[in-house]
Amino acid sequence: MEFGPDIVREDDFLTPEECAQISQQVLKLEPHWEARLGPYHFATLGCAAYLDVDENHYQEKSTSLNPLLRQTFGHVYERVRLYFTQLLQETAYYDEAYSYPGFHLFQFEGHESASDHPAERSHFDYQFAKIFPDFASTYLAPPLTFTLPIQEPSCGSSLEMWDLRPEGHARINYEHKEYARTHPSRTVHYAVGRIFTHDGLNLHAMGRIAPGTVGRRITLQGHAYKTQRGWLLYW
Ligand SMILES: O=C(O)CCC(=O)C(=O)O
Repeated sequence: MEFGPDIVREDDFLTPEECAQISQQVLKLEPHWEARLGPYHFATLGCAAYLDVDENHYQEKSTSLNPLLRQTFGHVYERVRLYFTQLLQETAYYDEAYSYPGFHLFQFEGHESASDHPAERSHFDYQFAKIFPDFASTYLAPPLTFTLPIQEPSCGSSLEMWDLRPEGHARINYEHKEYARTHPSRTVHYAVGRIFTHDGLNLHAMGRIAPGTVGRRITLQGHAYKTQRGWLLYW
């Protein structure tokens, strides 16, 4: 399976019942959530390279959270592993030195305003470069990002994607938010229980939150990075 500009692969993955059960498990683990900077009561369950690596906490947090995540969501991780093994036609695996995929958590309370602009949170998934600092010499394939919606708020959930790649990013002096504000985007509509994978190298963002939205948005998030051994799954 090739990934590249603008390609989002999507497949059915979990049933609504399985998603409801995972939501319950995530809610039970609230004492382990970590509040993060950002609107909508943003929190994570798990250690995320893009949030934790600069603080030098990645290793320590992964080591402390992986056993809990594995114990609770081991069946989901195994399904994810088998899915990517089949999709990529090579073994996918976890490594305890890296964080297991984790959860993005948002809570909307009905006072979301028309001022929600995905452009303001647009980004590229460059974090693989921090997790694998020798990537330039060991690079085998583009990295991958996946999102598996587990629970949606009242407005549904989506991914916003712009036609801008890293080459263009340099050309616009890394002013990607201005680019996102002034250029059209496309919306990839999510569905609970479906898995969405792309290379993270198109400018993208969590999709728009409509005014008046209520409820939780819970997604399982992770990445795949190709190594000599296969595809390493991590977050
Ligand atoms: O939550 C989403 O829909 C997208 C998440 C995202 O942009 C990311 O993890 O890089």
